[in-house]
Amino acid sequence: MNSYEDVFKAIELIYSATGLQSAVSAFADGSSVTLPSEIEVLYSDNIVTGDIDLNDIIDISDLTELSLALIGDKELTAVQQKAADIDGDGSVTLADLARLQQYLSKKIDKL
Ligand SMILES: [Ca+2]
Ligand SMILES: [Ca+2]
Repeated sequence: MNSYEDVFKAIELIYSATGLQSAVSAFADGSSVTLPSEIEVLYSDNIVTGDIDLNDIIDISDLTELSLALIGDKELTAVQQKAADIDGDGSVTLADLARLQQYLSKKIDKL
């Protein structure tokens, strides 16, 4: 982790780039910074659509994760929600699950 000042500089940059008003908290020793989930998504360059458990492979376990999230047994992080929105309509629904299922059963060849 960079110095306290560096962290704040980075946060300022992110703020000016995004205009987000969400709260950002940084601990005085600079060891821990909590960024709003929107920023987490913006700055995650490795989101793979359909890879909901974020292990770089799209398989049946992602389908399980998505199912659990849809029935409310599991909370998805902002990054996971982005990965789970397979049809890209901005929300995670049964349509995304259906699409992932079709992909895994090879009825469609890409997500
Ligand atoms: Ca996965
Ligand atoms: Ca969707």
